[in-house]
Amino acid sequence: MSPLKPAPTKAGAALPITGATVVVTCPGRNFVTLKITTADGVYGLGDATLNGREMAVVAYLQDHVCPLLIGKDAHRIEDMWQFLYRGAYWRGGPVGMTAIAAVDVALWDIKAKVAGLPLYQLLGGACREGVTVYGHANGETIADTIAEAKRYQAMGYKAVRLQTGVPGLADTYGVSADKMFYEPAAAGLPQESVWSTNAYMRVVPELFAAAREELGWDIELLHDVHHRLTPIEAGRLGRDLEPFRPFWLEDATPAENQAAFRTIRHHTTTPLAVGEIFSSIWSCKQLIEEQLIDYVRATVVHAGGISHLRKIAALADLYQVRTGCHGATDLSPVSMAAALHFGMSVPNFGLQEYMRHTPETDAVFPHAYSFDQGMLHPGDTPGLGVDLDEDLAAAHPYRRAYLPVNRLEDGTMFNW
Ligand code: GCO
Ligand code: MG
Repeated sequence: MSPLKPAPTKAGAALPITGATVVVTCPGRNFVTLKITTADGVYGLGDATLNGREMAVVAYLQDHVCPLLIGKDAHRIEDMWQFLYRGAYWRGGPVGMTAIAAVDVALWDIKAKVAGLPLYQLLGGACREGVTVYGHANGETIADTIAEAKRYQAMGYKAVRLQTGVPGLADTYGVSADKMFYEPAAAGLPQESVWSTNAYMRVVPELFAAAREELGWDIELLHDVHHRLTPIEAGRLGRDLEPFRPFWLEDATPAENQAAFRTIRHHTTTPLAVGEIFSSIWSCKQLIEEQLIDYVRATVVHAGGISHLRKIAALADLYQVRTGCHGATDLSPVSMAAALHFGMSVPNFGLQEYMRHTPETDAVFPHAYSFDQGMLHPGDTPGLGVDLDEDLAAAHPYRRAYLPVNRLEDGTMFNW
């Protein structure tokens, strides 16, 4: 362990970066971690995992970013962000922004360790007792899905995402054999799925009707469309779900065209969430300013780190849009911890996704955060409160894996 609080030399003195290394590990799925070390021996961690395209970020960091870090002052987080963003000339994009995020989070980790404080204290302190999370209930049938949701209720969850198999389709997004530790990327070439909007549009309202019958009204219910509908179809699904009061409908339509959400908004009062694949504030500026969404799902690791995500949250707060950060298992425990410190400290926190990591992953990334009664708390360890066991990480080497792809019944390539 590095010393948490070195004797300060002089207030405002520089803390030179002496090392920056990238660790790739696959304790069941691939994770990329940046470790930045300083002259005082304090180190920080940043997640750099881009599911299915991991090695592109590894190369971006190793070939283009790490050499720039050595000798720089670890305390100058915003200046470093601007240097990496503006200094690349090529702005934005998932690979570059994930790499910048890793540097940003590692530097925040270092600053908080040096201060001897859990990171949320440096971000303005706690705005709440903990970060309310939602879990993933899924099953092949409606009955299976509701049985899973009951398990989550029994564990104390206050919010659950419901995904069910679509009759007639061989497999459906969000439905997995391994309930607690779902990971869609698989080794080998991408698995191909077949999609029918017609069949899907019928089963989801049935699922929600049955869920309200059996689970009652005290639990928040969510659903992820995973980019599968057109705006007018999404408007219809949102309207069909209104009687069951979903907490949100996620990724109802692809969001490259932000204005497309006007159509959905026009037809339904079901709250809308979007943004797990957004790389920056520019992906959601119009969505927020026109109040076309209710929850922005941009996350620390893919949207430029804590520094940039705080700017997105600040813009969203002006328009009563709340946060709903992505928290699937392809975000490592380093990202989960960063999301929790962020979620503790922003005024407009909404809800945090929480898919549990496997025991193998938790062993590689020992962490201070913990779950209790539907909330996660980041813990009070200085910094992010996450470590990396490098020996254990080395015992789980990288394995190439791809997310599935999706085609319509006539073979047309579609959105997964
Ligand atoms: C979610 C997401 C995930 C993604 C996965 C892709 O809402 O959690 O949609 O299930 O599919 O993160 O890497
Ligand atoms: Mg999603």
